Amino acid sequence: MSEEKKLPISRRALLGATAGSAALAGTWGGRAMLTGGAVAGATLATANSARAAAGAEVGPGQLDEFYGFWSSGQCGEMRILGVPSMRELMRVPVFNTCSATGWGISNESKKILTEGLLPKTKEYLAANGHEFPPNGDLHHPHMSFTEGKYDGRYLFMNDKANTRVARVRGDVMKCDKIIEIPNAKAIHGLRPQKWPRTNYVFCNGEDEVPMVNDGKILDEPEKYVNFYTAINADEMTVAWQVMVTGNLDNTDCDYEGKYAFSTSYNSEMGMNLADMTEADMDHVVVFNIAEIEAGIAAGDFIELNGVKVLDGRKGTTNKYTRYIPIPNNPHGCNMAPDKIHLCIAGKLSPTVSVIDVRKLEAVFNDEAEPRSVVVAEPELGLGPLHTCFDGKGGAYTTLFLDSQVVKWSIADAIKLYNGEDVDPIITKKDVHYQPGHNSTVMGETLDASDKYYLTMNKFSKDRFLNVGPLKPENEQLFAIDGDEMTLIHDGPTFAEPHDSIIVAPSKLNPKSVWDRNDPMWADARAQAEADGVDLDDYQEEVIRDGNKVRVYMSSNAPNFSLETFTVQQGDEVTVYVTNLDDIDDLTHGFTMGNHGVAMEIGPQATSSVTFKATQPGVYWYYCQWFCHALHMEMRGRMFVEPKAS
Ligand code: CUK
Ligand code: CUA
Ligand code: CA
Repeated sequence: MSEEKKLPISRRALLGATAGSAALAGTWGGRAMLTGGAVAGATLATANSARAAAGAEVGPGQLDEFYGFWSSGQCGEMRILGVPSMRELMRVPVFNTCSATGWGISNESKKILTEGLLPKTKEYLAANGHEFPPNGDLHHPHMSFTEGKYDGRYLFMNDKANTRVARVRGDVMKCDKIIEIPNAKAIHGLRPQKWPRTNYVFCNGEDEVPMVNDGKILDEPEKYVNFYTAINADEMTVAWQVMVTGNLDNTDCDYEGKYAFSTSYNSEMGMNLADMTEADMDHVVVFNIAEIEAGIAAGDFIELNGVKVLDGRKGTTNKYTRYIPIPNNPHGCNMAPDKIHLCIAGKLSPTVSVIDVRKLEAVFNDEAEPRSVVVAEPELGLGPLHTCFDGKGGAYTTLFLDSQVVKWSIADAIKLYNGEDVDPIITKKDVHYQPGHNSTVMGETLDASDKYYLTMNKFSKDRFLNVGPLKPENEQLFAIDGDEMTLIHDGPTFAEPHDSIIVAPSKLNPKSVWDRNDPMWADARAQAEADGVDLDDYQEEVIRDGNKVRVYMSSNAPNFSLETFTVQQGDEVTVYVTNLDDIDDLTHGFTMGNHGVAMEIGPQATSSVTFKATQPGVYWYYCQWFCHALHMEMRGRMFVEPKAS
């Protein structure tokens, strides 16, 4: 056991004591080490009073000022929170399966989860007993843009685990498309095009693989490549890819529709940690959108697994890419809302490299050296990971190793780079502990504001009641509209939000009741029409089609239209439930007992599920969404008759 562990004083008590002495000594300086204790000692009570003082209180029954869209990392879902209360409002299943909503169980969701998979993947999954990947790793949720501002149409997000990109509809907050990206491996960075609108969603593979990945090449790094991908956002198809040198981590794009950017921590093309951290400089790859589109039009591509792929590798003469040297294993890639400055967090370098995107044209014209676009490189602290912006020239960078956020001035950083004697650092705050992503209100858009700052911390350590070896993550919200950054929320989250965006409700207008004609259940509608069933009216139809049985029922609280239906042992049964209730918040569910079958049916929605009835007997189905005083009674029986022998 280590010395530290034998100490009778807990880390928490120690921090509390530091807070006391720090307060006594009056050391509240932004950069003083002692502020660590001061903030760590902040109790719920002080966070609450700070919240009141910052005018950020959200009383019972009151609505939040902002929506927050959260990734959930390896949970695979997207979450919706209220900001500043940080109340969790909804979970939107995407790359995961969901017992409540039937995501991954209903036919409608299974179609979305399977239709965009590549044939090889389907083969692999089938061999392992899956129809679609049972997991996902969702890092980056971002909203669609029109002219540099959120437009509420869609949210896009990546799955690093299975190389997928998904889209969630802003009108109903349900996922409607998932595609697997060919050629690339481990889609990580993702951003929608900002200008003129989100025609493309840019995303990059993190893991490089041999160009021909057929099991014959392992340790020949020169044969490894990586791919930058542009997705057609309206169609959710791959528009083009660019082959690059080095791996790709995070991505962003400018406010003019000219460039996209990706950081690379492995410009070395190393295959292990030592190799990947060998060089002092890695790079940011800059993609020239107009040149790439011209290259496609001119036929300057190869076709790889059905995708038009341009060659933008380092060392080739091409108009598509430029490589800007950046220290050292850089991570975050964040375009400032001043439309000019791109901030690259150095990670192993204590710096953030600031690129002036107006200077890129000269680099593409080979009139200037790549590094000439760097206009500042302030030393901010240890382990800079991500930067967000307040729309007033302030930047906030998370310092993973220092467990701090540093607020700094882009303008002063440029002055310092030009030899003036200024300190770009405005303040530093301790956060608990080891922050990754951060966000401000609409900070990645032209509506960026200095209202709230969120830091998403990777460790909570001793900050909450001990729940066992697996601890929650911790998130902290600061009010930043005053002179100080004031902590107003400190609370746990489950694995493992990476990124988030904070959005004004004026940008969105979700429906409370589905349109009866929603495309989500177009297949069910087509099948019902073929079966002569009117899905918009009361239904109690059982249609036999060989050994397939289609059961159509409607729901009206607290009744299913069918109290019972009969099938034969061995039948493949599809149950279609249409919720004819059209009242806000009147969702029904359908669970078939002992069959692993459950699904949500929202007001005016149709959902369907297919299963095999293999065991004779009586099986109760019930509504699993509490909908009425007689919700428990909202049930019925499936009767499975033994196969006639
Ligand atoms: S990455 Cu997680 S902290 Cu996937 Cu955006 Cu930087
Ligand atoms: Cu319908 Cu519960
Ligand atoms: Ca490196």
